[in-house]
Amino acid sequence: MPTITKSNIAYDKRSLNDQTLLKLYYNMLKPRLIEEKMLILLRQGKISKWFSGIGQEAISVGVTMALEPSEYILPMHRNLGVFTTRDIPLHRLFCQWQGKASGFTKGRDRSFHFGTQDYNIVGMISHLGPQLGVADGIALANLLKKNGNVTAVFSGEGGTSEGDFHEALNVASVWSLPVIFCVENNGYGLSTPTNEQYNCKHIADRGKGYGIESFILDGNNIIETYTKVQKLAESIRKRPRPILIEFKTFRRRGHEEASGTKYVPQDLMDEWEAKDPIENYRSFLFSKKILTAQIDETYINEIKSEIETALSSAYAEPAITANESVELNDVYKSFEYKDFTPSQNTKELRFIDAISESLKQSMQKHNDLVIMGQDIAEYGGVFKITDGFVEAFGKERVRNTPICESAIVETAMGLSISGIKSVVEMQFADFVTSGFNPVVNYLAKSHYRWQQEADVVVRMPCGGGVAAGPFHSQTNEAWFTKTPGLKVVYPAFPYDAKGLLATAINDPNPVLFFEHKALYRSTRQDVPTNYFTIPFGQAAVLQEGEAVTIITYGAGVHWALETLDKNTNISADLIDLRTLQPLDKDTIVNSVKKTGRAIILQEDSLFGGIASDLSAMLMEDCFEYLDAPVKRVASLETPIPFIGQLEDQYLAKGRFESALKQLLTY
Ligand SMILES: Cc1ncc(C[n+]2csc(CCOP(=O)(O)OP(=O)(O)O)c2C)c(N)n1
Ligand SMILES: [Mg+2]
Repeated sequence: MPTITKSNIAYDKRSLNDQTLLKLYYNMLKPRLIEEKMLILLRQGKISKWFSGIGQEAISVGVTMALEPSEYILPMHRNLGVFTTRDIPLHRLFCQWQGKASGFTKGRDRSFHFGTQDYNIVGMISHLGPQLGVADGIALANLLKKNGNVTAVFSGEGGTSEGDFHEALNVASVWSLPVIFCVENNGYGLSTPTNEQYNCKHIADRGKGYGIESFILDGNNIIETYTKVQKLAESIRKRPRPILIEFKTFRRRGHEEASGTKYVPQDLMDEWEAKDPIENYRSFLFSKKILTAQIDETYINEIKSEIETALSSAYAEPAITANESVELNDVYKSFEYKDFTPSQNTKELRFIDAISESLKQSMQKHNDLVIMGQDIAEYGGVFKITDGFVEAFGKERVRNTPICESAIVETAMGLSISGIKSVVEMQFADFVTSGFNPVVNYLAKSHYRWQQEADVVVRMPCGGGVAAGPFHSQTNEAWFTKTPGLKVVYPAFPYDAKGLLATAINDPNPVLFFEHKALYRSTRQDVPTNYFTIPFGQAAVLQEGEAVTIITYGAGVHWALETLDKNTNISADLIDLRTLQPLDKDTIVNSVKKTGRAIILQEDSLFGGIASDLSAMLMEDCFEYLDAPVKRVASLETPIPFIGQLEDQYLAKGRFESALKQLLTY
């Protein structure tokens, strides 16, 4: 019998039939019973951490039941009901929480931090907010595919304070993306009460500021949640647009079990316990004679037995054994490089034209490839690389974005989840900082975590020598080469830029593609006119010699060439790395073994750059072959100054020649 004998929640069953009403009940009961079991296991020390959604089940279940199974849902840490309502076998869920092989992340990530294409669920990363922008990407894919699908994404009220929330809602609104933003306002974000989190009356009020319809629902009323979301979803399927829903609810347990609830006033706890979404609904169903004690017992027994069976099978599954090569192999999605050979026909192109041409040919080759960036459509981008693209490919595929680097990188991730490739143009590489989190945490780690590729290229106009000051001149490749999961490409010539960009777009992994601005209009080369590719991980040996190995990339290649042109007596191997990740270690090591001397030239400031790692690598692998210490030449340890004489002093270029000569006389 229900513990709450008279419902404290006003239910209106409308036209819902008994079967649906019971299904809503069953689907709420299941996560509740799983949680109750988990709390016991936690006390027994059998699981390590638990984020409870007790008291919030009506939201997860109502939203999930309102959507079609083919429609993506992006849940958070309190949405167990999303996973169970999508009928994920409990064995798999328990294995996930225990870090077993039958889970979803092979022991690589915990709790609800996983996605699964089998159930159209995309789980969170710890940073909360990025979920929202990823939902934009999935919704954009649905819009482009015209399949009428809706996407639902969750956030707590705490998560709405993150910039990602603002960016995601703004993009969704500007692009009319069919996404339902579900904010579960449960009173607290860890220990922080709502009045310290935001200063408007309702989170839903924010909808107006973004030009989005918004609604406030009683998140503990399953019928209201289900019927309203269902109605909204139907409407969005017909007329794509974003909608913001604030569900009023309460977090009845600690942020996670170990952190307690001391800071929560008891009267609030009591008030919300009386509004328990399951107990009240049970009482309502009893009062309408839809649920009987017998059916209730059958449900409870059925679920409990499913839990016990799945728990024992999960416990019986052997623990994962650590295997280094398995781990390393899963960081990147395997990619079978397909060689498209360059034609005999060539045309002299500037670096910038080569990139533009490559991008255009890739847009033709991949007819759903989307490019996104600020001012890239009619305006053609600040460097005019996408000039004429809107006319050729249309506004759907050539997308001007608001100024929101995070949301756009997240959108690109969402497109990839939906099988669509994209290229994101950073207006300047410096601005990637505003989208740094999704690059290094979402794109980079996705394949390793749950085998979901991030098929995204981020174009990075970078570099100094253009009198542009500290925020339009950086070459920030080292921020990314140190992050497993990303590929980093840095061409120095138009030919390479064209072929490597084509490969970057074909490669299903996230690629940071650096384009040196000073080379854009200063470097010319005969470039094959056709679509062709160049494999990653193959350095180019531009000159061969005996006395020294010069290793560099990007603008450094041209500085080294100038120096060698001036000093024809120096017999050097000149290696242009072309790609930094993957790195062509063999070419470097073999050359240094031959010459016995190595100098590494990098445009970035010295400490923590590529040169340092290459130097360490050479010390380890070539020590016996070296006739002199490996020399690093880099820019000054200052931000990049604006005015010419300061910038010249800053850049490594001015120090290279003397350092090279010194090394040769060591
Ligand atoms: C970027 C970031 N900052 C801080 C945290 C730590 N953290 C995890 S959950 C959480 C509270 C989230 O509150 P809310 O969004 O209201 O969700 P709730 O836990 O209440 O469901 C905090 C502070 C984090 N995971 N990521
Ligand atoms: Mg909260």
